[in-house]
Amino acid sequence: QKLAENDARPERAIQPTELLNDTLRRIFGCELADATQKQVYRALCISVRELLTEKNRVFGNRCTEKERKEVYYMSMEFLVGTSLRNNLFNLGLEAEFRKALADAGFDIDEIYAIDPDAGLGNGGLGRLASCYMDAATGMDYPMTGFSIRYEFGIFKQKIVDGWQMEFPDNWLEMGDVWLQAREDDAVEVKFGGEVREWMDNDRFKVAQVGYSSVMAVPYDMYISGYDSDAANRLVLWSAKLPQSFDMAAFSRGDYVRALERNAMAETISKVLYPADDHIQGKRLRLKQQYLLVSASLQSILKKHYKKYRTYTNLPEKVAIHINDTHPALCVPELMRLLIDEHDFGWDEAWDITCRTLSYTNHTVMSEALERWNVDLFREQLPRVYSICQEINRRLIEHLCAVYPNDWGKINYMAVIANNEVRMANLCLAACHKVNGVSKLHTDILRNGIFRDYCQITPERFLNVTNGIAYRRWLCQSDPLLTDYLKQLIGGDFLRDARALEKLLPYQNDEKVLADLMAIKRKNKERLAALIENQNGVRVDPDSIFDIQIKRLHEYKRQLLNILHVLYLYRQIKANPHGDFMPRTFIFAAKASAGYIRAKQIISLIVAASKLINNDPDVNDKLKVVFLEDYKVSLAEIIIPAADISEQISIAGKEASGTGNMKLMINGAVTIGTLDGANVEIHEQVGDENIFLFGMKAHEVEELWQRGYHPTEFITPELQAVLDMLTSGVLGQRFDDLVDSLLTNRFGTADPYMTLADFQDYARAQRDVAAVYQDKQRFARMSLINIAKAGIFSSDRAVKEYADEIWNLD
Ligand code: DL6
Repeated sequence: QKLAENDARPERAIQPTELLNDTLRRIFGCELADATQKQVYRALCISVRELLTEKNRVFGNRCTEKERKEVYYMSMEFLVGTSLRNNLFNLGLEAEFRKALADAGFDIDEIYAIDPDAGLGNGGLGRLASCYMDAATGMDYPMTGFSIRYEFGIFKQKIVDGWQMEFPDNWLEMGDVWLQAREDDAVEVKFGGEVREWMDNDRFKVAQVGYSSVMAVPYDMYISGYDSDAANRLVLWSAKLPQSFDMAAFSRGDYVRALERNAMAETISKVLYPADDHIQGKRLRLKQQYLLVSASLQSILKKHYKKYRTYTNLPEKVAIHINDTHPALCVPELMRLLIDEHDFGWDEAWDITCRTLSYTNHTVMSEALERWNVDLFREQLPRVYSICQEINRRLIEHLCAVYPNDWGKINYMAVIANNEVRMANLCLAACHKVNGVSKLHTDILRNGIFRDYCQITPERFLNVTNGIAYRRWLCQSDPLLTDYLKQLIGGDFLRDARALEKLLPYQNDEKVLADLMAIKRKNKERLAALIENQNGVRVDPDSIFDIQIKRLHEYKRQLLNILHVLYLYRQIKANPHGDFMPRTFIFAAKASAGYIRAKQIISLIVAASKLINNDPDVNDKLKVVFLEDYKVSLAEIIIPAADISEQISIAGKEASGTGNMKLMINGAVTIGTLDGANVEIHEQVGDENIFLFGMKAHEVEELWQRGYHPTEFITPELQAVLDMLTSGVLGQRFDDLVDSLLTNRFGTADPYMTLADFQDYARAQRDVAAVYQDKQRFARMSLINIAKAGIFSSDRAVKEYADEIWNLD
């Protein structure tokens, strides 16, 4: 691990040994010489946290002095991953602490291994939020993230008898070390009750009465930025009861009842909903969303008033970003606070609200566009509901003028309709900017699902293609490649990812291509060791490492991948001595707990891996691996080892993807459809350096219109693969999966057109094998992918948000 040499400019005047000894003495009453590894871990984290606390204080004061505009990023998810290594790297202290610890007999890599993943998110959306916090901090933007301090993050996944099981992720056991509670800044959040209206000296007054309160306590997690003077905060809210518990009931001996109310309140921040692209309208989730929104807005307004003594300049000094519809309650809650608590009239409050809020859409999947049942919504949030009604009334009035008598359109655009409150429409009605996350996705928003809104105010709609914190995903997770690049093209790319293009002149340099392959081989060896350790399967680092890592969802089509693996298996069985490029297919994915079809696909992958890995006929040619418990820290080991990046969603459904970018910057070549940001990856690398296949988004649409009949796409070879699923040869039968592809029993047969794209996918996979035979050619493709990946940096993306949406200076 030569991570140390990539450090940022080191913090001045830090003496690692003294700092650690000082913290150890204060917290544990010992020094390095007699501390345990866990004590050292905690002391190191606390030392780093304290450095960041001070940095944040100084940075905050500077921003206040200069009256800088601040951005608040509201997100139900932040997939932070581990923090220790990232913070040391960003602070430029990795080398010094590595050495100080080594001198004291500790291996910093073992200490990093103690640091738990803060898994406060499901997948792409949450990880993006964390990448943006890192990038904004590195660029000295004052940005605060707001989310929930889930006691249990995304579940731990284990495969038991071929089936995904979920286990609680008690990340706070060790991860609490990164959090700083601020009990004094707790705020009250009100649920239930009813709305009361009255006149007070000619003024119309309204309030929520008979409610029950929960206290939201903020916990700060400090966020560092690479080589930056800034440190920002991710504020995580935790719910608790206003009083600790019902002492009267306790005194009467009614212990259970005394603690019951506590437990009810604390349930709100207990666990992250493990759904991704499939949101169910559950009461507890609505409460989580309101807790986040209400507590955050109250604290933002309080801070703002303290600074400026007015709220009227809120849009000039504050930008509040709604990350997907989950925090969409920001719209009515900001209205409520301005009107009920700060005496604004409707029109002025609406003007401030609209100019302050902006919204990113992250999915076109209809099941992820949140809608709440009106009765549930009104019961939990009566005052917020009455504000939504008024927003809706005024909206409909306006729409009637714009689209007279077009009731279909007006109904589609309404905030409340068909007994539901629609969160996307709430954002569309209010936010001054709305963005998609890749060019294709934004086109689909503009011309598809948000077309009617876009027609009225096209200037509000824009694209910001996603980006990744490449210093984590390249510099920290692939130190070998990073060091090599530094020697070859200099270290400019550590500041500016576009400098990776300096690699391009080396695309025909045999030595450089050979070096890159040697680095890849080392990373593959590291992953092979992990696979052997975790799965007991030996894989060949000289085989093609073909990798699909992402949430398990039908539209992402892991099923297409595994059907093709079985197709290859049959080819090898039919011709065991044929010329076949050895391949290792690696999967890692969590399925949402209640998503049975997704779990069945995992079972199929696991069953296929058992059959194939234990078949001596194919052993040296084909391996399949399913790695359990996919998370940020596992991704950091898998990604540098990838040759091929599987991005094979049905065109038009993946909003962007960010795994595609992480794999690309580590030199993996994409096999993919023209979906999400794959389109822009293709623009960057050209036809020669990507393996494209499948229908384009408009062709998918046209086929739907014509009528899709999956059976028309089944060749005898594909039929034979499907027969494997129902014959029992895999140790169990997967009739449901085959049914879902062939019959309308589950709604539409093959709704993600797996069979329609199968033949072209198989063709693209043949191209992969053929190209890989020519090692130099493949290495050149890999080099070009690395060189052209700079545009997908989160620095670029955050700058676009700052310039075009948040108007930060
Ligand atoms: O924008 C981040 C990420 C995209 O890269 C993925 O394409 C998209 O699927 C994901 N969307 C969600 C929406 N989820 N919910 N709920 O995670 O966002």
